[in-house]
Amino acid sequence: MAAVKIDSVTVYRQWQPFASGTYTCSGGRSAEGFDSTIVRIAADNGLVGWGEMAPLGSFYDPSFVGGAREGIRLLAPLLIGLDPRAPHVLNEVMDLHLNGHPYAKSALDMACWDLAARAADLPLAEALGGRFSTTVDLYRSVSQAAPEVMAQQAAEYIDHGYRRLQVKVGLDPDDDVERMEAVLAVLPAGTVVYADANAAWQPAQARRFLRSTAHLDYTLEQPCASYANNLAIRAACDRPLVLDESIDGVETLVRAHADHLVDGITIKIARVGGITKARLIRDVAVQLGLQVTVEDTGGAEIDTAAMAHLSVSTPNQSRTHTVDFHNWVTVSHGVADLRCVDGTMTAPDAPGLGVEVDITALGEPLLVVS
Ligand code: 0XW
Ligand code: MG
Repeated sequence: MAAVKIDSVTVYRQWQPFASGTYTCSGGRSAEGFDSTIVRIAADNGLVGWGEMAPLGSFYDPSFVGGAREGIRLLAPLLIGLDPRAPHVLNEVMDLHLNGHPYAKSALDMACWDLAARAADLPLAEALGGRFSTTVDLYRSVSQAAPEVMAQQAAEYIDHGYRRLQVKVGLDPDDDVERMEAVLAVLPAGTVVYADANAAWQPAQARRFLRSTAHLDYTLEQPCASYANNLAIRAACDRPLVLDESIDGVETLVRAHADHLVDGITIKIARVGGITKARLIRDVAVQLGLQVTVEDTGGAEIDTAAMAHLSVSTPNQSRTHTVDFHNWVTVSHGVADLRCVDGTMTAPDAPGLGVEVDITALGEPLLVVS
């Protein structure tokens, strides 16, 4: 097989303001948009691959823009000369030279998968093992606010075609019950609802919320921060429970399954370090019989395409939903067939991620390594 070598890594920044204004989750944590880092990897066969990583501020999980960009600055020179079609080899190198900081590796890994799939002339979903459907269901997060404001926001999302909503809770549990009741009151029958506390409750607060919402139909997402506290409330939770922030690798997944803690998991591509590791965790979760959401912390077309390909290559009965981040933000950086119709999104059919990146949207590079 003819050798292919990475000959340059170029890093860009794009500020992506939110179309719906300030995004607020528990504890008054908020963001106005995604500060996205985009990488372009070019190889000596003339092919190019793109990757993207955008944290939700610096408060959502242990990732932040400065860490991502410094990590890429450290790692990019180590990738020059390696074969972009060998993601496992590349990940070994990245893990050897940078201990931890998976979010800093995510865009580099994603760009290599884009390039490798293009080299094979396959859309990423096919390169990942095959597509179970052409579209994936979408959900929309209802940002934290007064109950009536959240109900209005939820009604607007339903008008836009979303059929699955994630209600942000995690403040005072009694107020959160009012939030849930207000939102659920305006939803058409059949709307799927998640209550996401974003790791903010203590166990007693989670139990109080569960007691007072026994009459409501929803899935509970990441009630408490620590593994132990989530485990402590499991017996009080007679509805599906999914973990998001806690799921940082295969080890936690296997442990949570063995402890009967989770009915499903949410995999954030950046949190786990990119597509290579997201796919591994996804495949193990499917084998364990869990519900799987593959999504990310933020981004636009490049990141959304990665979420779409990972989602449609997840078996239908195991897959929940993902997010259309390119519709969350007011800017774009490329053209991709990520059509959203009736609360579903298409995964591109073109080779690689299937995104035709518009380099003029990205401005001057932050860094070029060659
Ligand atoms: C709703 N999200 C996918 C967007 C932000 O990155 C946080 C995340 C969540 O599950 O809270
Ligand atoms: Mg979540």
